[in-house]
Amino acid sequence: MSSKDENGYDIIFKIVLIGDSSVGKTNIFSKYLNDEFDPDSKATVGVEFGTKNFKIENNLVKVQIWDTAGQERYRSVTNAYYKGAKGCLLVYDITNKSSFENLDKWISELKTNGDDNVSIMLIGNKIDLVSDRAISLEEGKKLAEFHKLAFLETSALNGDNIEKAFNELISDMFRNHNSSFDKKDNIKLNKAIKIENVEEKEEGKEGKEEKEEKEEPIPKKRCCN
Ligand SMILES: Nc1nc2c(ncn2[C@@H]2O[C@H](COP(=O)(O)OP(=O)(O)OP(=O)(O)O)[C@@H](O)[C@H]2O)c(=O)[nH]1
Ligand SMILES: [Mg+2]
Repeated sequence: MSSKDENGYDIIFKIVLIGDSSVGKTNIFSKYLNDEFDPDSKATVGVEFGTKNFKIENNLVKVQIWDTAGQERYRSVTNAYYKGAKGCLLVYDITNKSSFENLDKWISELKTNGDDNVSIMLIGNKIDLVSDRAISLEEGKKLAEFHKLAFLETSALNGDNIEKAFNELISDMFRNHNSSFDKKDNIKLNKAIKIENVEEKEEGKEGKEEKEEKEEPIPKKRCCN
């Protein structure tokens, strides 16, 4: 296992959220990090990120989660956004067929710009909107199997499967990091890995993001219009 950095972390993981505009990326991000949901959230402009710390099998792990605009015109930092990411939540909206049809485009963008061996989880979001469903659970599963991706349906509104999605993705990233895992078989999330939350006591939400900006030269909160 790698030695600790100057802040005491054994591992730093970067996760990116991608998918069409309005599929719910920012709300998944804020539900997970701050337990907040905004029914009137505006389209993201540029990039923002937050962090969460974990103890995973005796390693102190910092997870950076990056959220960017689904709208092409606001995404001017594609390469920088994907750089160093070892995990990806690829999100569509189960009520929006075109967000599902555009997944191939997102997968090829990730393959072009991302590292090799990125753990990817496909997310069908907005399952609380039962009567508006346009993409069945089976269609989601089938696409995930075809591309060898892990898959879950979520609701950022009521929190269904949000924590589970991140936990499974982080477990898979941890397995890949340790290389004790067949890297071609991205779908296998079977071996249980214990992930414990670690509080960052001295920092508030804003403090965390300011500190991250100093550590990471490329992204700035809402940096790139
Ligand atoms: N009912 C429901 N609405 C959701 C859910 N997730 C997001 N929304 C709503 O969908 C809209 C778009 O959500 P965002 O999180 O801003 O979407 P986004 O993917 O970040 O969009 P961009 O920033 O433009 O790429 C907002 O009105 C949210 O409140 C969900 O799980 N259920
Ligand atoms: Mg957004």
